[in-house]
Formats: sequence, C-alpha cells, structure tokens
Amino acid sequence: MELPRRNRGDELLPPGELNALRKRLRTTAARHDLATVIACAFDHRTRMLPFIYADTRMAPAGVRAIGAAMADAGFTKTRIVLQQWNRNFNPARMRLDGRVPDLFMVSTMGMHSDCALALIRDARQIDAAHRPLIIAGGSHAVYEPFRLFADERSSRHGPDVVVTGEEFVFLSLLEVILSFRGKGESMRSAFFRARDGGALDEIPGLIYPRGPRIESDGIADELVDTGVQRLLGDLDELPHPVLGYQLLEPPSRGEALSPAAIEPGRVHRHTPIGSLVMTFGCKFACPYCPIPAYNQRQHRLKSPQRIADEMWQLNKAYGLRYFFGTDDNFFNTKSRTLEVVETLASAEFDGGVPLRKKVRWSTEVTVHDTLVLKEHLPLVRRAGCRALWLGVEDMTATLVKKGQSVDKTTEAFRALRGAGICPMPMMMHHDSQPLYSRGGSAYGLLNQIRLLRKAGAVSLQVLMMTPSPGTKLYAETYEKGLVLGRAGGREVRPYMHDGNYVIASSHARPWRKQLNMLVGYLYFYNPIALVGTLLERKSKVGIKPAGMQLVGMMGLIQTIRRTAGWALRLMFQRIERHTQPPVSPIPIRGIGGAPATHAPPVLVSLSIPSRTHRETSLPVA
Ligand code: B12
Ligand code: SF4
Repeated sequence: MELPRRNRGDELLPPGELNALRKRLRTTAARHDLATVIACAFDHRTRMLPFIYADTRMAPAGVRAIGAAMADAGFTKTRIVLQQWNRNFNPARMRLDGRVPDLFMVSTMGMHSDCALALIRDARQIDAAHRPLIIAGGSHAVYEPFRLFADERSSRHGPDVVVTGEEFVFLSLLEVILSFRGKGESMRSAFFRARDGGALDEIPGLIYPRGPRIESDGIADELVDTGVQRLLGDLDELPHPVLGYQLLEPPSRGEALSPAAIEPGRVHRHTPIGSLVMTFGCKFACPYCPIPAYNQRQHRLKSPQRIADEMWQLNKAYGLRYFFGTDDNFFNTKSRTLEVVETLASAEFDGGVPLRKKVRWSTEVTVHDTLVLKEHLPLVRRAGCRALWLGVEDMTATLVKKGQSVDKTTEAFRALRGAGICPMPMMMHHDSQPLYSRGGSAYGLLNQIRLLRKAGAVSLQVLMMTPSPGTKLYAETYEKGLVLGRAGGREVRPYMHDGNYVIASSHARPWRKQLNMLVGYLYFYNPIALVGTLLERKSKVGIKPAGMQLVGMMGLIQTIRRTAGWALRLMFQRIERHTQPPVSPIPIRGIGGAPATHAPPVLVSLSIPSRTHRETSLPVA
C-alpha cells in the first residue's frame, strides 16, 4: 500500500515555514541545555555486493540531517553514532558531557531494523528517572512505523515516539516539547505532558504509543498516527550539511562514547564520499517503488547556487572531494538539470578557484532521461559528474516498463562513456528471467549483462525483485503467497530484505534464482574482465572500471559467503511462506476518528508476524 496523498495543494509546507521554525528554536535553545545522541542502525550482515564500499565509507545523510538541524537550532551538544563504525555501541552506557543524554534518537532503514530495535531495548534499560526521550525515524519509520512497536523480541517495548517525516516534523516536535518543559524537567516527562495536552496531535508525521503502562514499563495498548507529513518544497530552507559532519563519533570498538567528535581534518578519512541532498522525487510511477508516493508526486529541489555552495563548504571544512547525490532521478526535469550543471561547471569560490577542479560527484538517473539529455552529457561531465547509476531493471522491459529497451539502454550507455561518465547499471532479476536465453534473444540475465558490458557498463548491480513497503505491489506479493517466511527453519529477518536474498518467488526452484545472481556477478567481476579493463585504461573513464573490478571481486567473495547457505536451504529444505503482509499487534488509529495513514495493509489484532507463515508445495512460475 502506498502512503496516502494529502489533499491537492496541501502537500507542501508554505514557503518560509521551516526557516521560521529554525529561527524560533534558536531563541529558545539557550534556555535548554540539551545533550543528544543520534544513532544510525546498521546490520553488518548486509555487507556485500553491490554496496560493499559505499555502505560504510559514506556517512548517511539522514542522521547528519537531524544532527545538523539540532546544531543549527543551537543544540550543539549532539553526537552522531554510526553502527557502521561503532558496532559495539551500547546506549545503556552512553554519556555525553558527563551525563545520560536528554534525547536518544535512532535512524533506521527497514533492513537494519533488528539492530535499531536492539538499540532501543538497550536504551530502555536506563532507569526511568534518567532515561532519555527515545525517538525513532528514517525510512523504516516512514513506511512501517508500527513495526518499531510490534517486535516480538521487544514484547511491545518501542520508542517513545516515531517521526514518520523529515526535519520539519522533528523540529516541530522538539519545539512543542520544549514549550511544555519546566525548569530541570526531563525531556521524557515534558513529552508525556505535551502528549496528554493533545499538543502532538497538531503535528502531522508522528506515531506515539498510548496506554496506562507506557510511562512505567513502556507497554503500548494503542498507537496514535497524526497523519502524513507536509513536505518541504524549497530544499534551500534546510540547515547546511556542513553542521552535521562536525558531530560524528569516531570509529571505535568500545561500548561508550569518546570524549570528542571526529576532528574536522580527519572526517574525509572515515567518510571519503559525502552524500548530498540535491533533489527528491521522480516523475515515473513504477509499481514496485515507494518514492513517488512518499514525495506526494512532487519534485523537490535545491537551487543550483546552494548545491555549489554546499560542495564548496564541505570541501573546505572537511576536505571532502567526492559526493553522491541522494537523488531519486537527478535528470527528472531537463531545464532544471541544465541549470544545475551549468552552475556547477562555472562556479568559482575564494577569488576564482573553480569548483569543478575541487570536487567530483555521481548520482542516480534513468535511461529515458539520460537520452533526453544526451547532447548535454559533456556539460554534465564538466560540472564534475563522473558516474551515474541507472535503473535498467530488465532491458527487455518484460518485468518493468518505463520506456527502456535494449537499443535505448545501449545508446544511453555509449553516450555516457563517450562523455567520460561511468554508466553503473542496476538490474532486477525475477522469476521469469532465465540465466541464459538462446537464439539471439536478449532476455536471459547473462545475455543482458553481456550487452551492458559491451555498451560500457563499469559496475553491476543484480538484485532479486523483493517487495518494498510503501508500494502498490507490497501487500499483493504477500497475499499471493510469494514471500518466504522460513527455509529449513531459518527465519527471513529484515536484513535479508536487501535484494541479495531470494525471499519472494513463485519459481519451482528458487535456489536457482539465488545462484543466478552469483553467476551473473561472477560473469561481470572476474580476473579476465579485470585484465580487459586494464587494457582499456586509456579510454575517457581511465582506470575506474579496473578499480570497480577489484571492489566487485572482493564484494563477490562476501556475497558468496553470506548467501550460499541460503541457496542450499532453498535447495534442500522445507520452505514456509507468508500469507499476509506484516501486521500490527497493537491497534493503530488516526486523530479524531480518522483512519491511520501509516497503518499496515492488514490490521490483525494480537497476531505475531512470524506466525503468518504456512508451508507450501511451491507454485510453478
Ligand atoms: C543514498 C541511498 C543509498 C546509499 C546509502 C549510503 C549511505 N551510507 O548513506 C546506498 C547506495 C549504499 C544504498 C543502499 C541501499 N538502499 Co538505499 N537509498 C538511498 C537514497 C537514494 C537516499 C538516502 C538518503 O540519504 N536520503 C537523504 C536523507 C536526508 O533522507 P532520509 O535518509 O530519508 O532521512 C530523512 C528522514 O527519513 C528523517 N530521518 C532519518 N533518520 C531519522 C532519525 C530520526 C530520529 C528522525 C526524527 C528523523 C529521521 O529525516 C531525514 C531528513 O529529512 C534512498 C531514497 C531516498 N530518496 O531517500 C534509498 C533508500 C534509503 N534505500 C533503500 C534500500 C532498500 C536500499 C538497499 C537495500 C538496496 C535496495 N535493495 O534498494 C541498500 C541497503 C544497503 C545497506 N547495507 O544499507 C530504501 C529503504 C527502504 C526502507 N523501507 O527502509 C530507500 C528509501 C529507497 C526506496 N526503495 O524507497 N542506499
Ligand atoms: S524510475 Fe526509479 S525512482 Fe522513479 S519511480 Fe521508477 S524505480 Fe522509482
């Protein structure tokens, strides 16, 4: 089920609303000496292709954005802890400025949610008198917030509140709590008073638990959903990302926090790639993708000048040289893209130093829009772009139709290579695609990989079609009995929802799909291909393809190590399947009798997700 759309014309915040809120908070901050820890949940079992390097060497933008919003408002006693770098961090032992923090926040994607729930459980061990207010957010909170309360391992102990939105929602919540907070009162106590006064219900984008035992032992009887957030339209109103990087906890094996954040001069060593928000949204409407609905069908933008300034400031403050745009489809609008790349190509700072000499960037686009911008690709390169990730999915458009075809993909890849930009295809393997197809057909996985390599692909991503929460296809995939719950007694946990495991399939032999992905990677990343790329190193993309081959081969070893066991279970052991999507064991309601906007597609009282499995004889694809 997609996130519902707000009323037409009411999707976006009025211009200036976030700026005004930031200004108001700055005047309040001096009266509240807050200490805050923001943790980014990361499940190390997800470390494999195709994200093996980017997953730990790029400090995620979500936690940095929330940290930047705190620092911008004047709450500089804030620390960002990445489980990517601090896997033993234990919130029960955290001290900042010599005390237990006032706020403990957790950001998580769906596949890292086991770790997020463990962090929340640990934080709840702090005695009630000193316990921080616990807030959860991030993409898992956006699409399936109820699961943060419905975990069978946490027996209904969740965060105090979940933010299903962005900076504006979080800062509005903070403002309301601070307006209730008495001198010396804890943030938790002020939060409960704000909740009881009905003040939270005025902020769309929250889910909070209620029940007589919430304050003492955290057990929820119901969840209250305040609705779908209003989105920020003008991204120039966001706090500057330079603020977030100064809050990063240094990597360590310890459980507690270090006395200080990473020194600015060392930031680029730990996070050599900086993720950067440039645009949000995409004009397409692929049924397996939650992005258009999340963005309320809007395309949200930062001005070209602001993007240039952010790159420059981040380079100056931290030595960051490589950026990855968090765009859903950077080329979405031609005129707008041209404005950005023209500005980046010509921007100069500090009395004439060209930005393009200092920074390089990459991002995500579509094949369709790459062709629309074909003649401008040399300008895109002059603007500093060196690689573009493209959702090729299935080149023959059998699985997904968004205007791609073998010829168009080949044309787009050749044009990119011709301009000196690395094309990085993202493919989706699916039940009806064979490993190899005969007779000149381009349908098979290996046939397509071969075509992509010939067209100039520099890296490869092959993921199995996996149901994504917040999409039209999500509930249906479960209801059709395609989603696996267990194989050979091993339960499918959230970390396996990363596209690397076959966890949704109607194929008679799903293990084949698992092995197909490995064969596909092996066909692309191997020593012979490495030699080929070295021989071609004088092309416009230089030795980048050889570098990607090395990263790919290392990542492939990890991928085989992690997923081969699952293939064997699929091959030899009994498979159990889900018959319904994840449910909320806790009832969830909207405000004033309205239906909950973030409720699960099926609401079943007091059932436990892992019991929704059934054994099947497998339907044949
Ligand atoms: C960049 C990116 C990546 C990078 C991440 C690198 C990094 N370390 O940062 C890479 C390429 C590695 C990656 C990989 C994957 N990704 Co990805 N990725 C994105 C992308 C495009 C941008 C994320 C981002 O930085 N956004 C900008 C920041 C500012 O926004 P944000 O993270 O949403 O945070 C905001 C709010 O959520 C909120 N918030 C966030 N945290 C918190 C915490 C608190 C306490 C509060 C109050 C608020 C809050 O405030 C923030 C500011 O507005 C998103 C799509 C999107 N447009 O968001 C997908 C997305 C996050 N990825 C997704 C997925 C599924 C994956 C993969 C599994 C691959 C796949 N199968 O598609 C892998 C997982 C790899 C791994 N081991 O983690 C999904 C997650 C879905 C889910 N339910 O969680 C998303 C949402 C795309 C989608 N399908 O919709 N990804
Ligand atoms: S083109 Fe990509 S971002 Fe756009 S809707 Fe399709 S999958 Fe989502």
